[in-house]
Amino acid sequence: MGLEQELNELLEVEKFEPSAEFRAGALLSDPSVYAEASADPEAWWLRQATELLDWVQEPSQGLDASNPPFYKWFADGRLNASANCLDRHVEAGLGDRVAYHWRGEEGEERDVTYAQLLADVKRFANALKGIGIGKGDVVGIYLPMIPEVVVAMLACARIGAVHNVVFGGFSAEAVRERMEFSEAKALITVDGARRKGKTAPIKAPVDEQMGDLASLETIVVVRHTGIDCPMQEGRDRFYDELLEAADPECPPEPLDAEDPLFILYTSGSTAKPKGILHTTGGYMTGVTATHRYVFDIKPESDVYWCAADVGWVTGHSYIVYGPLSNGVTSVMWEGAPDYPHKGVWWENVARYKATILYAAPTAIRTFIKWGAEIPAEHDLSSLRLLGSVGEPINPKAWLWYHKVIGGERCPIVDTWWQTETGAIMITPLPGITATKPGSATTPFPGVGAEVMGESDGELIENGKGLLVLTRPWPSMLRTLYREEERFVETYFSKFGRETYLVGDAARRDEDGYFWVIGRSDDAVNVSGHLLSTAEVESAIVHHEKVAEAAVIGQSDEDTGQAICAFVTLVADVEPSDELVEEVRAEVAEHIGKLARPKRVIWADDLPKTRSGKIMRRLLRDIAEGRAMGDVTTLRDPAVMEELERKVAARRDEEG
Ligand code: 6R9
Repeated sequence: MGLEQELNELLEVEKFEPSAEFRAGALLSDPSVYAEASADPEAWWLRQATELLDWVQEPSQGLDASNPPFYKWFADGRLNASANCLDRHVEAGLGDRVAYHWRGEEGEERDVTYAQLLADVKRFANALKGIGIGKGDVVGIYLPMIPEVVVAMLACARIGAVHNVVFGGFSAEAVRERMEFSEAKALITVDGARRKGKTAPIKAPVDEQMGDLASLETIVVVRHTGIDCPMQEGRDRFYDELLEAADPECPPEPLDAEDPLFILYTSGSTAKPKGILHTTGGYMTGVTATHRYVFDIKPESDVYWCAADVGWVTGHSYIVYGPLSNGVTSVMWEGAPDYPHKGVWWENVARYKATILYAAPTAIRTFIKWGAEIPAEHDLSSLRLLGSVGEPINPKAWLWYHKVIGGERCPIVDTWWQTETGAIMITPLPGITATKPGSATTPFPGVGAEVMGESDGELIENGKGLLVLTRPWPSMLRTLYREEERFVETYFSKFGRETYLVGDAARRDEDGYFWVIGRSDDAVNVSGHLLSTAEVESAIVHHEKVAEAAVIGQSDEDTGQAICAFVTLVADVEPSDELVEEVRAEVAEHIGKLARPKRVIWADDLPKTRSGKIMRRLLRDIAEGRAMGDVTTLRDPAVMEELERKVAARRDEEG
């Protein structure tokens, strides 16, 4: 029987129960944990906080809900995140355990132990103090997937500085914007970055953007590729020189549970990204508990690999804070999935005998396209658990992952969560939950999720609506950095101050399982990366020949959604292929290559309401080849007919 046929047969299976063997060895196998948590969520979280973390002063209380939606957790507790990630393991005699098996693009390897990581973090924390960084100061981090990124983050955490990591795939201009919004005092970056055998300068473009930023006092440069980079006297320092000169002793600063740990910018429905703020005690509790129980972590024997980038929240929570807090050994891979060859992920699994792999559906779909023969050339028998995150996973991809990568023996945890939630919210527990391909199943113990009617806010037991979280949870965002009103407006205005509006549409089935459908706001999810349509539009209109642009997300086989831009040119400019490339380059410059539109459609005019608002909803309809919704509010219905013809013509061209 061929693979295709086998997968089709598996499509008939409604539920996948955990095997008796997995259940027998699992940390959690008794479903009573759900009842226990929902009977008293606050007490349950408090127990997680005190059982799983080391506190300088244990919290006496769980939740402070006196001023919704400004919730506090464990407010009288004091702790330090870096001490929980490093010192406690080293003190327990586990200093020689590998924290990261790092592997670079060209096959170089570096095993970094917990003791080594701690030594570097202490020194770098002192170096940060030496350049004037103190508690509450914001430090930008713009680094590739190298161990130094972890050192930089934890050194901030050690002294109470607030890190603001920007994904390496974003442009220098996007970095500048995020440094400006957060008034960062220092930026830690790199000489250059490697991607598929090429080296791109990073420090030079950063300099061009950062020149006149008043708040930025220091730029620290990690020498990674060895390429020449400009250094500005008095402002720029090399990382290795700072480390070398620093005092090796640096006790962790005891912080209040509600002291900020980091800011991470994410796309919203306006062009300005949202600075999600996380605090120390609640975030550490959320990521430690979810990482431990969702991935069934056995720190003595597991080798865990989260194949995300540390620049996204998945990297923060499940490459850095969760795994280190649990004291497990991780794999850290610098490169792309197809360099030096398309089997490199599977080579990594076999090389390090990875037991757990956490990846995004977009990667899985790419591997499906490349063919099952490629993973088949490698020994994947060490794997015992698989995870998925970032976007809905279609059942076919789930089953392929289950069969080809997991050898039908590994439970799959499809984990739904967001930058805002800090930690996994809806997910199977691998020793308890029967999974259904394509469903993230049910809320993690202690989490309250519901689906609500869009217009009336009625609870929907079995059907489609808006996903909401109905109870505060420890790792929730506390605010949008310096935008308190926007925080309340975005998340706590539609259904009141005690109901968190997620921004996703979801369905609940007859078993109460959740099926997340996708965004219900103006965000687009490309390969698991959230982008704002408004942000892409504003990048496109930077082009001098562009008059106006409307951007939408279009379903895409490879990337989940792809960006499609409808663009109006200024008078007397003729569309051309060169202009398409210029528009794409404009987006790469302002945001990053990942945001470049896959399709640019030239429009003589855009569909607008009589009050002048662009009706993206109609553009989405024609882009998906659906019947157009209500057009009665359109100023000029002929505009849509014209665009519909163009979209259809493009579809024919692409076959
Ligand atoms: C962790 C992360 C959040 C958005 C979220 C949703 C989508 C994430 C998902 C999923 C379906 C899953 N999403 N996980 N959709 N199933 N398992 O990705 O954070 O970058 O903030 O994106 O991603 O739409 O709202 P973030």
